[in-house]
Amino acid sequence: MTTRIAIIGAGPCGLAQLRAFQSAAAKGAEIPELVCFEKQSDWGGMWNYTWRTGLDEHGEPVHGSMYRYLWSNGPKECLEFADYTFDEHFGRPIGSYPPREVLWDYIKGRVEKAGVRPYIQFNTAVRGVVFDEASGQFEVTVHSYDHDLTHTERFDYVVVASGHFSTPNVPCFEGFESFAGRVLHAHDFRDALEFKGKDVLIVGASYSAEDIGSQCYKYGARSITSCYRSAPMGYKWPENWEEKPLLTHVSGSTAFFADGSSKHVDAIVLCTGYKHHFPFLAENLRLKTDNRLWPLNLYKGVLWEDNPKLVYLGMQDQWYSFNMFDAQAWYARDVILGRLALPDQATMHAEDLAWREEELTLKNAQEMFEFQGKYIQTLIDATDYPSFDIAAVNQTFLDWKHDKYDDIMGYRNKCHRSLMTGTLATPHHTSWLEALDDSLAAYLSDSSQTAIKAVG
Ligand code: FAD
Ligand code: NA7
Repeated sequence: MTTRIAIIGAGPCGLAQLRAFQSAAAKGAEIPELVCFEKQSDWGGMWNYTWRTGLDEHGEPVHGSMYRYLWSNGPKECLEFADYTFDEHFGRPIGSYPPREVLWDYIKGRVEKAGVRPYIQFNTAVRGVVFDEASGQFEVTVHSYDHDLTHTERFDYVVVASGHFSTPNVPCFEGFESFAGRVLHAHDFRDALEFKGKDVLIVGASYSAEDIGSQCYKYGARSITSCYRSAPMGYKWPENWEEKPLLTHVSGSTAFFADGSSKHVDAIVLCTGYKHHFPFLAENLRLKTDNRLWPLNLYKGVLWEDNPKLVYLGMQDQWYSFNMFDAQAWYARDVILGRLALPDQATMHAEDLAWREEELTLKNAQEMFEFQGKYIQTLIDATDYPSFDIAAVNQTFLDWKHDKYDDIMGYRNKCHRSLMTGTLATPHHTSWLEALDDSLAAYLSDSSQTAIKAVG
């Protein structure tokens, strides 16, 4: 009987898993039967932009949280695939912080080259996954919207690659029900121009707060007020951006804060993070965690300890992203292919707890990305994923952090060097604050003039 593997999701993680198996096959290995279920009509996960919010065309919750005008919030050199470089894809150096469509193009380039699209069933949502002890197999129930049919198949392994920045964490503040303006979560934010000329309140103090606030600033909001629960972001904000302690309540169109101050606001964007949400998984298979660097109960951050035939990819909070997903996918592949042996459950759990212990000691950003880099190194050492200079990636993260503290609206104009090819990024033809057109055509054109022609 052929071993069968179900992969849930064709975002960067699911695609990493497909590419990992394809690369083994290309080197002559016999690989299992792969079936990837993707509820959207195209691949790329979060990077496949949708204008939709709420429910999608099928009535499924919209997966996408990305917005128009989103540019990479970290240097592309830190997420570069070790087996498919930016140089290979674009054929020339580009900037260090490309817009979403450019990164989507890069993600697609690798899997198009690998020829893995036929493994994916699009418009197909996974509805249920249970493990049958008797057969030692998973029963996976899916609904195909192309055929309007629900059916169940058996698989030997399941890879959960459904992402965890899609189901919003939505707190309620007193007065919201009668607030005079719009209240939305970052998940539903799409076009910053909607807030042009408006006084915008951002709740939260992490990546979404920083970037959605910056988008609103860039596209002409009258003022930005951001408020934090634990600690301020602490950047040197522009004059019309004020950082305050947490919102306590709103009344009419006035927001009140924990320091007793108040302010008129037209709209409130809750940048309050996301939930790990797996409604399709049976209780005994379901990862329960908040957004952190070391979720528990996953051996090597990947294998469900109670049943290592279940694989989770990309469930950690992310400094590293694409190349970490690859390292995880290559590791999972080699366990599935029987190239790597697993210790007993007690040993797996002890190692898991040791990582958590270390995670709890981390005091600052640098220690956090170094921790994640060390984790990735352990995975890479175990497989044939091309090794890369993790210490140098950590240094790039550190430079990026410094650049942000120097100039939060200008850090995206900086150029970093590829740790895969040594190529130095080239400055984009237009500074980030001035570059209002984020299309692939505008970005890859030689100048802002050509850019205007290209989109005009
Ligand atoms: P996703 O990209 O979320 O893909 C998961 C896939 O699973 C989706 O295609 C979804 O449709 C599918 N799926 C989900 N449930 C089901 C189901 N039941 N049945 C079938 N299919 C299903 N990372 C960076 O490195 N740089 C950035 O600049 C950056 N910016 C970001 C900005 C925003 C607003 C957000 C939300 C995230 C950002 N990220 C960024 C992180 C981003 O999530 C990762 O880069 C990456 O997309 C994670 O890949 P993934 O495959 O785990 O999940
Ligand atoms: P994060 O990084 O998980 O951050 C969530 C933020 O929301 C963080 O500042 C939290 O404050 C804050 N939060 C959460 N709950 C509340 C409540 N109830 N009240 C006030 N503030 C709250 O999510 P992001 O969306 O910023 O980033 C996720 C990904 O999307 C990331 O990869 C980006 O690249 C894009 P805390 O610090 O915990 O007090």
